[in-house]
Amino acid sequence: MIDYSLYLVTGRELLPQGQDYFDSLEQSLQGGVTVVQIREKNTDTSEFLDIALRSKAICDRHNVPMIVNDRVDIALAVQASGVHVGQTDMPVSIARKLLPRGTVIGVSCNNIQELDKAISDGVDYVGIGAVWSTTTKTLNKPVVGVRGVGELLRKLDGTSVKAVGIGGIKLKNLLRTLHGSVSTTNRALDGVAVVSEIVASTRPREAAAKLCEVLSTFRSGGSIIKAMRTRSEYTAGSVIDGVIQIMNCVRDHNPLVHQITNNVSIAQSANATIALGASPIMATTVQEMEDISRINGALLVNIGTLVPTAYEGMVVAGSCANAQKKPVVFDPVGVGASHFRQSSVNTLLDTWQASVIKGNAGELAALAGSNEVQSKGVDTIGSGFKDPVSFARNLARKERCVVVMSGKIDYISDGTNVAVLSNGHQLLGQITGSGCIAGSCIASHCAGAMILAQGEDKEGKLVIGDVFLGAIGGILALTISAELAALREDVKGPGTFFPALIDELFTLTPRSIQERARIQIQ
Ligand code: 3NM
Ligand code: MG
Repeated sequence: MIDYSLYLVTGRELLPQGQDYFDSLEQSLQGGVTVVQIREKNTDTSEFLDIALRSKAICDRHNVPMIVNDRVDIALAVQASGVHVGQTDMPVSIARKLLPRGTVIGVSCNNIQELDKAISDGVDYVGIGAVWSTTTKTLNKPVVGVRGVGELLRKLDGTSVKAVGIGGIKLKNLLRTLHGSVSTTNRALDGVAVVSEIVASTRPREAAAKLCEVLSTFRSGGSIIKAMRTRSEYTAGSVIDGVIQIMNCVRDHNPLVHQITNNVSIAQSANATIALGASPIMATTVQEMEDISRINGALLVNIGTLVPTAYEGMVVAGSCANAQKKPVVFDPVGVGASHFRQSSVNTLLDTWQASVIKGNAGELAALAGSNEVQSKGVDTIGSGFKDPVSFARNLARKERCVVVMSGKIDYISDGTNVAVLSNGHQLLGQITGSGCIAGSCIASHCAGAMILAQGEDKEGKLVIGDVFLGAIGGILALTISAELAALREDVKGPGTFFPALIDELFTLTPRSIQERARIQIQ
């Protein structure tokens, strides 16, 4: 049985100046590589054979299996453990006939058709890629993306076919790659294949060892629950206690909340953020994203008015926030309204890991590719899903984050628990930007949750802080403040409601939350 965990594909042309190929291979194995593929693209047969033989001897000493790329004859000659074939190489059925029994055959797959074919051909493993873009190989097919890999993995249910991801996998995106590349049925990758991250390193032993460390962290606690640091058990009471703690923490610490939002609701969002005790920074320029990610408490990305400069900022800001393990709240406003929004949302979610995705039923249906709920512009048509609890839970599992489905009733799920909240007031629907304000409230509370979790172990976490509680707290703060605002005698309609809402957010007390929260955990 091959351990596919850390699959090294060789690439002599990427070796740093002065680095010997065999020495690099030896070091990579010392660092913990679990399987090696010898890949030679422009090498004469006799030289290839020589390299394969000498590589095999090194792998043998480490008891690590060696696979040969493409060349069944070379694999036979050196008694390799396996052969890896591309889509245009030797067909699997013929390779199978030529090779001794027990020789492993792997195939590169980029899409569902190729995967189906590989499974029916009886391959032992598939290399799914490219997961990220890469310059190591010229790609002539689209990048799959971590979410795409997750979807493909579902096809492997009920088979014994193993899977590795390949293409652009680096130490810095490994945890995200592993965490994101999981099917809704919880099928994860068996390993990752890398070329440049190890081969191009001047210290291949350390490079491999670091990758191994992340792999084992993921395996020891890589569930969606642990990676997002939400507990598996919540009660309505414990949630309210947690929310109040977060709310107080926001007021005590005044965290910076970076918001790239739309130009319709930018002022409302900033005002709501201040009222909650946080501090908004509405920066959109690419050049300042990295600096801001170091000092901010959370990032909100809202695509309401998706102009090119803001979009570029979103791509970079989310990646920087991920690198700093800061919460990322994503509001895919009106994602169903145009193909442009749909493809932009896909790119963003393939680039970074959201911690919370918030939308109304129509938006989340569009995001999930469901046609159960239609939308018009940014609004939902009709009442929503037949089974909103399951929908929210499944989408959270698919997107590997907390999902907030807003509406008359709000459903919030971390992929296991679903909090059903029924606070709010109809006047919220009669001002512009209440959904965007909800995003700001969630981001502010996620920033508070992150501060509360400071000092805790960051190992293996995609984000610091309980973003499930952050999401619930943000929604409760807004909806309860809305109820209180609507009760005021001076509020006569939407015009007077908005300033009253800001006042109520500003003066919201733990007691109001305790008394008014209508929450159920399912
Ligand atoms: N196959 P790096 S991508 C050999 O998509 C290979 O099938 C790919 O190199 C595929 O880890 C790739 O340096 C190169 O990005 C991967
Ligand atoms: Mg090939």
